[in-house]
Amino acid sequence: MNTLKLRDYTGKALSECTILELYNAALALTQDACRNRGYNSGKKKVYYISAEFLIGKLLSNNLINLGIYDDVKAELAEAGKDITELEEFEYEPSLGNGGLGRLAACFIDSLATLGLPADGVGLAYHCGLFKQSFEDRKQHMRPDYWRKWGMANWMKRTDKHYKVQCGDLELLSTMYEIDVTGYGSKCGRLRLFDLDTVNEGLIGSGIGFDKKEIEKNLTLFLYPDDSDEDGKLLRVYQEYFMVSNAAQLILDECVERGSNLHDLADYAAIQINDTHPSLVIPELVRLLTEKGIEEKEAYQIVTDVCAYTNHTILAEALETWPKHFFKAVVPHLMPIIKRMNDAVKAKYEEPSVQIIDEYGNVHMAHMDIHYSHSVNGVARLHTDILKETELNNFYKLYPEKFNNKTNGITFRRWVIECNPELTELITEKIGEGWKTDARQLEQLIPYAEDETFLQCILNRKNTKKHKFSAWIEQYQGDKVDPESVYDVQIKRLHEYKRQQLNLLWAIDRYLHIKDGYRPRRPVTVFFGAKAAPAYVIAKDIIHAILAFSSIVNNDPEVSPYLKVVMLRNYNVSMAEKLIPASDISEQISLASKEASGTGNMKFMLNGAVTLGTMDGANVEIAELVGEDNIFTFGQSSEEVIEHYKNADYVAKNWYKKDKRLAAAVDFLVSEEMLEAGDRKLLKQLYDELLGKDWFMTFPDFESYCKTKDKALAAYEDRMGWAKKMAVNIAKAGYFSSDRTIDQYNNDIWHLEKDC
Ligand code: F58
Repeated sequence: MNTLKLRDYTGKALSECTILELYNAALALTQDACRNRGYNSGKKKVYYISAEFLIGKLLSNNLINLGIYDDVKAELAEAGKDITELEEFEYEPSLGNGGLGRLAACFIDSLATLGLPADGVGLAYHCGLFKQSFEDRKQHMRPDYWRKWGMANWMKRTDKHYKVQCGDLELLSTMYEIDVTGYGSKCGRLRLFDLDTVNEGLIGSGIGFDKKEIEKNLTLFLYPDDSDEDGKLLRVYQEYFMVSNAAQLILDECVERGSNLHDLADYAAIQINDTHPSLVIPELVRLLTEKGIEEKEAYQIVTDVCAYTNHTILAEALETWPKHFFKAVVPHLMPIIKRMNDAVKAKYEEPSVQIIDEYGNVHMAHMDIHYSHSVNGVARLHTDILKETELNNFYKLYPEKFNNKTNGITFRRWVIECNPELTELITEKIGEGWKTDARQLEQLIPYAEDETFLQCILNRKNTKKHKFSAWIEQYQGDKVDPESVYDVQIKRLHEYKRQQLNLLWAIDRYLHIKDGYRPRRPVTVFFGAKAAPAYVIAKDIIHAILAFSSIVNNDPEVSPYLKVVMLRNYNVSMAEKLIPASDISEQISLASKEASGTGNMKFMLNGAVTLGTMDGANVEIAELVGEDNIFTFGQSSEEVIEHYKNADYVAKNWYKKDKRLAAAVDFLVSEEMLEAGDRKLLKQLYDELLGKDWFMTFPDFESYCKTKDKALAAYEDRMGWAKKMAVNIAKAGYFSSDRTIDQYNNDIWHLEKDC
């Protein structure tokens, strides 16, 4: 029973409160409700260390998880206030770049929900991922200072402080906590570390700042632009600061729970989320030996405690740091890393598995693999590629360490919260059980033959499309026809994700329409993406999309049939609005390159149909829904891997033999485009595609166009399409992060549930 009332937190009638007062009252109420529930506890606890937790807005999610959303909504309504006003007022903490950070956020939700004692451990950045705007059709970046309008109140300052020594620099941390509510369960915590000396005054209007003054800027920005030497160094400071705090916290807590440190693995499981927290390994060795444990034994303890998750096979994304960086930031760890490397060398001569290579670079993933007991990929195909190709030399040494944990998403945020219309429809048919046991969604399968149900699905999708259309017009002035097909690609901008392929399709369609082709139904192509500040080609792709969209959207001959919308400042909150309104989910990465993808899962859960390559988790989606309910195209991962191995791909050859492709590519530097955009940037992109096209868009162009046409034609059979939607929703249960976390627990952590 919820006895907490908003009114008790305001000191005056709700009708007289400002929005900020109401927001703060709701926030305080949430925190009390959480305290009343209590926190999951037990002998052994998992510490999920991550440089990113892309948590998104917190209020509604917390109210839903605590089961008091309707009460608060009703109380507000009685006072003439609308809860959506509070939801819109809330400022999103964007403490992550993309999938990796969002996964960590889904995981802490599931950990709490499943009753597992767990902390997320990371950094309390003052600014999240930059705020994106478009000026002159180019990406502009401003700092995203998120701790405003009551948002900072989510973070409770604690009296925990740790000393962190970086060379001559002694830093003193402060730990903050954010409650993580589970759905109908006890709570968990996100523990974020900060430095009191950080100076927000250093934040100007741009995202540049003096990276040398570590005490003043250590936690100012999430992953600052590291294209220069100082930026890279700052990143190492951040990583070490994060893990030194984590290691000290873990040891303190485990001793408090009764550990004698020799038995640390009975008290703690540490999940290393990509290589950013990898220094926790030598840091723990250092702390354990300081407390009297022999270094050899410390290696074993750490190996038993730590587990590593890999999120990419892209070589450039696998962190390696030159030795001199570590000598500057963590000189006291260098001898330990060196001895750990010597221990590896003594056993294995193979150069590719050493922690420190012949040039003195430290390979973080290598350290993780040697000194963790588990190494996992994030989708079946990805794990297979790690085993067979990228990390094959390690797999041969430690086959028992390798395992797969296909990613998942929390259904609380990604359907219950963001799509109450669909949630209601599902619940009407199959009851409430699916909300905690997602596999029950399969009970919807018989309804895929039920025309009344299918019509309901279409109607609810339509409602969402209308809502999004109204919202986007108000947000950025784009007029979108809700009757058009919503074809959506929202994710970080990266060449391997191939937004450029989608753009080439749109150009191709534009050229056809100019030639007199009149499609039966309009298509709106939505892009939402931020490009890393130093990633030139990614920014060029954004520029090309913006220039092209201005041509298409302003051409009265074309715009009734085709629109291109580049969403400004794409973030979690926007995804929550757009995914429920989407028809086609674009998952078109070059096969073998997308480790998993998690957007693909959110779309299917909301009844969008995937148009994708056989990459990442798309492979598992295809297997679950069957070939009638997904549109796949393109080279297979085996073919792609073979091409890379043989270095035999020549973009120009494809350009020469495919006229349709050539016309689309040439259009990038056509008169129209050069008038709408910047010659240098467009030419740069054109040259990159023709001269290199490293992620092989050209060979997949034809099959992409054909398959997309097939999908658009299938869309016209409304009942047939609704059936595909129903099957996708019904089969989405496997992709609940509750399932993923259960598997991590059963195979890696072995915690007891507190429920
Ligand atoms: C993503 N990685 C993978 N990295 O690309 C995606 O396939 C997978 O689904 C997801 O992890 C979760 O496993 C990812 O998002 C980053 O954002 C990097 C963080 C550090 C800076 C460079 C990007």
